[in-house]
Amino acid sequence: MAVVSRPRVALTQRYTPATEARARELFEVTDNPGDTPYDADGLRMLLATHDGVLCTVTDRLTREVLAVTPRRARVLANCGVGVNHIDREAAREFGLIVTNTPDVLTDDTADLAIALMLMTMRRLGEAERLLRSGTWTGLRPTFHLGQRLTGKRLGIIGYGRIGRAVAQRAHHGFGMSVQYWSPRAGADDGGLAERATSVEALLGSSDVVSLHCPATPDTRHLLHADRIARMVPWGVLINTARGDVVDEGALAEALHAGVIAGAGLDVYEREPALHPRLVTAPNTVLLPHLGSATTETRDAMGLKAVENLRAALSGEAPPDRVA
Ligand code: 8YV
Repeated sequence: MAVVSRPRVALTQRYTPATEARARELFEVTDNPGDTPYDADGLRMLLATHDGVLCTVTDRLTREVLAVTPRRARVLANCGVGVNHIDREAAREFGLIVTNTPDVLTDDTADLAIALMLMTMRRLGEAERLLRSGTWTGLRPTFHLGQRLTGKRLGIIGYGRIGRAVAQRAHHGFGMSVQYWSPRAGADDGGLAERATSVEALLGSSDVVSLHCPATPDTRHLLHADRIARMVPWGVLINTARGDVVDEGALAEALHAGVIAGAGLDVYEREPALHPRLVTAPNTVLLPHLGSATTETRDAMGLKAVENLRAALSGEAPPDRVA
């Protein structure tokens, strides 16, 4: 009996046990037991020797990397919804299928945006650090006052799946009024949010601004120094989208100068490096890119990516093709 060889698939990092187990059921798997991201040469080697690659945001799949010859890979299945780390134009040119994992991470990312809003408005990061430092001397009526979140005005930039999920939580959970800005009118949200006339108009009339747009050449440094200065002085900025959407240096200076009241960030321009002025900025809550980091969601993302690989490698249309 002829032995049918299974597709060879490389996993660029450790994925959840459920993800890796499902991948092993379907493919000959090369895993990455050290869990250290591959550099450009490592990624080229994977593309040269595997039919598919299960990758993620830390894998810089540039034109130069994708151009490797000879190239065996036919599909890049990204574990994550954002694909700004993959040169999709080059992938199309080289006949490489690219897929992502939409929907399954919407709730967790929206939850984290709300957590950052609460942490920043109520200054909870600072409060916890203070308590652990052993310097708390007990409640005082004027001690560590923050701002109320309930009832405030939220401005959402980028009104796709995650933006709408944040709007729902903010409105139904915290009685917030919501406006959004997006280049296109958002899909019908049942009248939840009104569309601002411009980014500037939104910035000048929101107590909290939350970013939910993809990183593209058009959104790079969308929030630059002049736009940050349009925010109200008590305003806070939340970013669970991508670091490049904000000019991080300008944001750090605005925080130090008191141009705005705080920032809650989950993503950075040069991850995992942090801008040194952000680390010392007042009322800044910094999280290490945790938007989708729950067991439930990382399992769902991994299984979705594996399903995309399976479909693409068996000649079917993968459900989540983005290039
Ligand atoms: C992480 C994200 O990339 O989906 C995205 O675009 O930024 C996050 O979900 C992903 O979790 C890394 O595996």
